[in-house]
Amino acid sequence: MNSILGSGFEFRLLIGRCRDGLHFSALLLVALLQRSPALEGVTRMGERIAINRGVEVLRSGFALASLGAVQSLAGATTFIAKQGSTPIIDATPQQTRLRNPATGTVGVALNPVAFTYTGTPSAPQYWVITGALPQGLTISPLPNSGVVSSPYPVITGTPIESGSFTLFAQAYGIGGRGIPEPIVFAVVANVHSADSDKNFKISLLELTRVIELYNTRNGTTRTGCYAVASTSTEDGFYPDADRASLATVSLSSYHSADSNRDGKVSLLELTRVIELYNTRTGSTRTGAYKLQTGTEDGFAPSP
Ligand SMILES: [Ca+2]
Ligand SMILES: [Ca+2]
Repeated sequence: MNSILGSGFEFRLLIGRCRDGLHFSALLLVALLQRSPALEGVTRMGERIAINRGVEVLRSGFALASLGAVQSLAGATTFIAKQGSTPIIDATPQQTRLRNPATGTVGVALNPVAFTYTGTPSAPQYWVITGALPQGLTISPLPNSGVVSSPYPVITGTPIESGSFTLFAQAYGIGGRGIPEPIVFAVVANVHSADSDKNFKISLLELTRVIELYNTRNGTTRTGCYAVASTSTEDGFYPDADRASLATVSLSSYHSADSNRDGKVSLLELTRVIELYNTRTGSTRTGAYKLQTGTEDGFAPSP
């Protein structure tokens, strides 16, 4: 604690120089805010000092300054989290109006999650972050020893593991500190684009859909061109008969079969899906596959 806060000696000096409890309280608050993260430890120290010195004003100052006290008095302090433009958390100490998990998919860029407080006397100065984030996600600005120096942190990245993860974000500011607010990240495993029913098996029907994309023609020329569907389709794509084979394209997402991400399903790419379709357990074709890093498409047969 000393390395962060400075020595107790300095605080004693500070106390010694301050006869007026109110001034002392303000001075110490300034000192705390400059010194940062372990404000809880500081509060304890402040209380100890206050008790030792009989400066009761200081202790009550801390109690009133804490976000908890402000919350209970005003009821306006609200923890807000959004994923993209969609609110996922909207909670006051009195009422949780909304608390949904942030959602993501392995291998797919996360729709960014931003969080902050509203209704506080001033914006949070920094956040102490604990708990867990899925691998592949990061907080911006990057935490320094678990401390994020921004009122409005944002979480971005591409998760590379599935599961449920809970991060706790505790705000500190001029008004005091909040409670550690949980933000849950629910990351689902990625499935192959061909696997429409998401059962980690490529069925014959699902394979024929990839063959359909492979067979896309522009005039009489087979191109294998596909595009992202704006209406609901079984796999989120559709055969793009308008695009010529040589035309380059940038899609907002690519079919898993399209391992070179050129917006076209080639014969080689089709045969890879057929390989997954042909996965066998003993003599029985199952079409089972699994996630596998380092392969052409991020998947592998799972016999
Ligand atoms: Ca399937
Ligand atoms: Ca391709």
